[in-house]
Amino acid sequence: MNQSIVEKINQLRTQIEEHNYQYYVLDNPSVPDAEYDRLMRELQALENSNPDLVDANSPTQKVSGKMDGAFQPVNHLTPMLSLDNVFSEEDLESFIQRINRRLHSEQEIEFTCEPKLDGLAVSIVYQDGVLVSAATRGDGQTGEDVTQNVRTIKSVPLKLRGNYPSLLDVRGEIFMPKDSFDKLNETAIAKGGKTFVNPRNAAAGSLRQLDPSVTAERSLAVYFYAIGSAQDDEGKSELKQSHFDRLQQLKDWGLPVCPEIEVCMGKKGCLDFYSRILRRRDSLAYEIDGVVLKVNLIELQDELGFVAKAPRWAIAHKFPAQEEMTKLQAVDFQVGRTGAITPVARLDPVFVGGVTVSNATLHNMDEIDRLGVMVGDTVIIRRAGDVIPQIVKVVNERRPDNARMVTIPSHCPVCGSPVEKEEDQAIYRCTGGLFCDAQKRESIKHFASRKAMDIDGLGDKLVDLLCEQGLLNSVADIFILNKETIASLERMADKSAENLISAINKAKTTTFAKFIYSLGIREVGEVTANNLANHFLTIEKLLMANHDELVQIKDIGEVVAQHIVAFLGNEHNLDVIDKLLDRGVHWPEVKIMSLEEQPLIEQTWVLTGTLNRMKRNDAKQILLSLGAKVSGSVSKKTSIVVAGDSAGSKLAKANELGVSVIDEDTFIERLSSLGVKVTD
Ligand code: 9MJ
Repeated sequence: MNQSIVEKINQLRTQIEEHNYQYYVLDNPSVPDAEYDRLMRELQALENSNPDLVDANSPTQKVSGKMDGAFQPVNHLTPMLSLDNVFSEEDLESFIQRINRRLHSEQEIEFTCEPKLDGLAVSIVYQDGVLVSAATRGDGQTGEDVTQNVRTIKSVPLKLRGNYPSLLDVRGEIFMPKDSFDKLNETAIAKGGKTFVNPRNAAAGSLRQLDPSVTAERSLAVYFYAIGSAQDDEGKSELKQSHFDRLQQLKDWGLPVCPEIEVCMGKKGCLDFYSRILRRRDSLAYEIDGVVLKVNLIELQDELGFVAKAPRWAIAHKFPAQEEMTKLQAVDFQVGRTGAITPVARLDPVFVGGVTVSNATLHNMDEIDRLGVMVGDTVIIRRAGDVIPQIVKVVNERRPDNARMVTIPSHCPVCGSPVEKEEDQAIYRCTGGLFCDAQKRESIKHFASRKAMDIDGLGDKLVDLLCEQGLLNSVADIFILNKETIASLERMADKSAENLISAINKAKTTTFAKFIYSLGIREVGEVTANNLANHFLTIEKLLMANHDELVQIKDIGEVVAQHIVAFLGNEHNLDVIDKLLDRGVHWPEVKIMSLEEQPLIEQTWVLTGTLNRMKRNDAKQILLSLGAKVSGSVSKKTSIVVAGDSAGSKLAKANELGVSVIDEDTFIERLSSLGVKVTD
């Protein structure tokens, strides 16, 4: 045997195990992924060419062997505990009082507070530091042998490090991080496969795969939170006397522990922890459904003991559920700005994710097919974080005999125009255009919105009200509203009416790009609107645009060009544009020049700080029209930096690089010398 190859293999294994420890336990990656991958490849290659040196616990051997049939039962060395739950502050208080009574003590108790991971409990046994078995909880006495699958989980070490006990049964939670869950479902949808309802089910499904290589691809993770039993023949690793210190011991042995765990004092400490973690629930990388509070001192835990299968010294303080069952009463169809018809589920109101929910989106007809949902069905709805409530599953066993299929209406529910299906897409559209009240309303809301004309105070509800009263028939009507009419509306005080009128007047001054975006042409978002504005420079030129010219413009393809031509070919739209201009909508005039005439061609300008005499975007449009490029960062290639008030790092960088800097007044003088007048 070549001794140097043995040494090299051992060295690589040790290095990789150390990197795993740094990454999964200390959460502090020590090398870039590429370097880690290189080490793994090198080890794999050496093992491939020296098969007799392969070791079952080498980092290359995470996926090994196949299950032959069912998962075998395993008796746990000591029972796996379950936890009692509390849902309120009062119940938490009773729990703590019970502990005080049992301990005959009034003293405040110290708790280890842990996020309650929403996954699957496992028990993993290490003998002489080597992973020998992994089992699910089962009924607490007997679980299922999932060793081959658990071995594939990257954060589960095959070997322990440091002074571990000779026999260790360690308990933890296997879970699927939220981003892995989203990716898994996205892939399933793309392939037309079945999706998982939540990360917990996805983790369970992944752990119960007969082929461990499938589990290996599912990105499961683990955090450990308890020692089931530990035997230490050599007396090297006496267990610590508090739960929190024992968790630190687990980390020392190479086992990952949730980094959010804290020691807190008494009821107040526990409640503060609960609130802190609840606030951060959505931003954590994994799903949790509450916090687990454990009496910290082991001596007190022993004194308290157990009732049935649950310890008296621990409790789960649960968060409001994010999933509930309810009944689908009806499916309504909503019409959006561009006519797209979206099915909306009307539900029996249900308290979920901390709010009462009575509507959920169904996205489109394909989603209805995928779920196989019918009116009258009992459904599982889910509301996680700020996400719109979703129907994730139909409870098929509860389908009533009179359940009804969901069908798309043949005519628009708002205006009665025919509904058409878009080729190759799941989207149905109302063909009524701005004749359709729904499309009209939505287009007015879009026009007034922040990124469009930015009319402060003209929100969705007010637009609905004004439309209902017949005061707005097109976006152009916004500019003939007067204070008296607005003030006569319900819940509109004189002052609010006055503010709205002044916001409308202010919004009359805009930029060409924003004006184009505001029109709500299909598929013309902010970027395309900007490209159009820079290309055409004037509304007159834009109105004359034809398909061939449009497709020459950056990022404008066949479909977008068709939408633009169709929009500008519509008499009603042209009439609205005319009225908008007649009623005072305008933007700074830009002098038109041919390419040869553009005086700033080849120059790159940077605008920074606050400009007082003009809007930053107007300045940008003017520079673009003069042929300059406008960049967001300063480099050696920058020609000129315009520094407004409170300019910061970009100004400093310009000075450092010796790039010329001018202030706003000088900038406006320069523009004027180039024939562009800026009026304050
Ligand atoms: C979870 N699910 O995160 C326990 N758990 O302790 C934590 N579960 C537990 N602890 C004893 N953090 C039994 C279960």
